[in-house]
Amino acid sequence: MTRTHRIAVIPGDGIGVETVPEGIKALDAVAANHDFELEYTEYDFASANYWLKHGKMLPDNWFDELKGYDAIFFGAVGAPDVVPDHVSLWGSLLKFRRGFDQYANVRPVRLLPGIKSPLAGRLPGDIDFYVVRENTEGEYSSVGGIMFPETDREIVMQETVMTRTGVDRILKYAFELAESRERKHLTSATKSNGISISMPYWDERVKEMSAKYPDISVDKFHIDILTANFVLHPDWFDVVVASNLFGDILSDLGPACTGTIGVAPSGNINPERIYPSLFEPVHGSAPDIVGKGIANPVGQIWSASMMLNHLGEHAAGAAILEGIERVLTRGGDALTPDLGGSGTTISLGAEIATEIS
Ligand code: GGG
Repeated sequence: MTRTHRIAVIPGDGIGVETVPEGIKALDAVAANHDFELEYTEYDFASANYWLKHGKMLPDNWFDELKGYDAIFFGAVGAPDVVPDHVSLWGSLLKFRRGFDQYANVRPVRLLPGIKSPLAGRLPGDIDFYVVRENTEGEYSSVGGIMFPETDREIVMQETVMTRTGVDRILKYAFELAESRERKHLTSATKSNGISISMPYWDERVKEMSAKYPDISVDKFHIDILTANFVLHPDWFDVVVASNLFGDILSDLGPACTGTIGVAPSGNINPERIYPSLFEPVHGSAPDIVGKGIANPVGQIWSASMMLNHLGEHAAGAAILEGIERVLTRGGDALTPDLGGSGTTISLGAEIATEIS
């Protein structure tokens, strides 16, 4: 019997509206060759347009509406001319991550064939690691406040929140990912010399967790030198585990070292599978290129591949990634301008879909 996966599709804002259809094209192309069907339901919320109509980013029943899907396929959020960025992000994506306990934000960083890294002399095998970002607490806590606003006594405070449950579960996820990989190496991003309470706690939890995984080699770097080492020695890394803010920064920097952030995918994973996981490109809504038709669809399409892997459709997930790699290796004008070509979002998406059909 054919398997059916029910997918909630949320294009969101900006180039998300342009890249999501290319992800769907790839999904449809690959599903046709494998024994499953995808049933999509598209939503217009989590967007500036929805905000303009309703004065909020999501309907009140968003949780009940989305909780029954097998996965959520998301584009991007952010339209700073319409809604302040912190309002749009906290009103949509961060609600999904927290509400659906998608505590593991998994972001592969891989130099794909056919793409030139801005780091001199780097070849595809040299950059191949994962950033595992804590996705529900940490520096993105929203705990804090303003006292004496708009006076010269104004005081602004925002707390970092680390719970033992929250830290241990992301570390466990990262150690298990490292265990599944050949190199079995884990790097912890810290800043325990400067951030003197929460980060030493993070370090302690890493140390305690590492005792349970004796076959994993572990090191740690303060975030400042870690960013430098991403650029200088990307080959050092296998699985990098980081708090919410540090992971957010590292997972933009990593893909930038692989040529363009436009190719980077991510999964916001609820490992217990109680709730749907959400798959989205790492890039945001990119207001500077909206409507030009030049957004790179690869991050969205690779996110579709991650989604299929999560749904157990491993052969189809691999077929999408192999299709991406073949098209990038051929290179030429089909590629979008960030990759040196003169192609469009639609033409590159179509080329990949044809490749995997
Ligand atoms: N597709 C990812 C996206 O829309 N990102 C917008 C953004 O600002 N994200 C911040 C975050 O991932 O925490």
